[in-house]
Amino acid sequence: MPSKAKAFYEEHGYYLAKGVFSPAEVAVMIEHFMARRAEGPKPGDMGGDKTKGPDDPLNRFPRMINMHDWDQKTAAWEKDKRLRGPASELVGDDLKLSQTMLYFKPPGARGQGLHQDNQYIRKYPIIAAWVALDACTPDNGQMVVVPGSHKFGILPVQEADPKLSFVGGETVMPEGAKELGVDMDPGDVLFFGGFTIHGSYPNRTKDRFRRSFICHYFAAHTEELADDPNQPTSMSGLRKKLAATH
Ligand SMILES: O=C(O)CCC(=O)C(=O)O
Repeated sequence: MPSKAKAFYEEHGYYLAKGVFSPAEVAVMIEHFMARRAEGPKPGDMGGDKTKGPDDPLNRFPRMINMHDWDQKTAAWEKDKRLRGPASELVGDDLKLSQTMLYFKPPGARGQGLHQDNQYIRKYPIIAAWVALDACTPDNGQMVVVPGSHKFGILPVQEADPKLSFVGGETVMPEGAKELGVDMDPGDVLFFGGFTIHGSYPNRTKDRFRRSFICHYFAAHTEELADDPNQPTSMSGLRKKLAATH
C-alpha cells in the first residue's frame, strides 16, 4: 500500500485502492454469490418492504450477512491479504473479523441512508473493506462518503426516508457536510472507518446491478461506545426512542 494512503485515510476517513482484484477474480465472486443467492433464504437476509413482495427488488435479492459462517469461499476471501493488509495498516492495529456482507442492489433497489458503521457496531475503531463487483456510478447507486466526517466522532441518528433507504435510520448531517460519490471499477476496494459517514442512493438503472462484497474488521484493541437515550447515536437507541414516542 502506498505510504500516502494512511495519511489520506487519516485526513479524509476513507481510501480508494484501485484494481485490487482482477476481472477474472471478480467474475468468480459474482458467479459464486449469484448461485448462493439462487439457493434461497440464508440466515440474516435483509430484504425490502415485505408488503410489496417481489415488486421490491430487494425481496428478490436480499442482502446477505455473515456468509463466512456458512460459506467457505467467503471465509477464505475475508482473509485475503489484499483486504486485511491495507485495513490493518490503515487502522494501525491487528484485526479481528466483525462481519461479512453481500449487497446485490439490483436495478430499482433502494439504497442505504447515509450513516456511520459505529451507529450499528458499538466498538471502535473498526474499518470496512468494500469490494466493488460491478462498475459503480451515480446511476446505479454508487457509494457516497462525506470526507472528513470521521473527525466529528459518533453523531446522532434520525429516521431515514423509506423511499430512498431500505434501512430505517441515518445520520443527522453535521453542518457543512459535503457528499462525494465514489466512482469505482469492478475489483476496486474502498476502505473507510467506523465514524466516516457513508451510504448510497437507489439504483435507478433498468439493467445494471451494483453488487459489493464487504468485510468489516475490528481493530484488535477496541473501546465500547456509550449511548445517550435522549439523543441516540446508535440505531438500536433510535429504535427504542421511536417505539417510546410513536
Ligand atoms: O453498499 C451500500 O450501499 C452501503 C454499505 C455500507 O453501509 C457498509 O458497507 O457499511
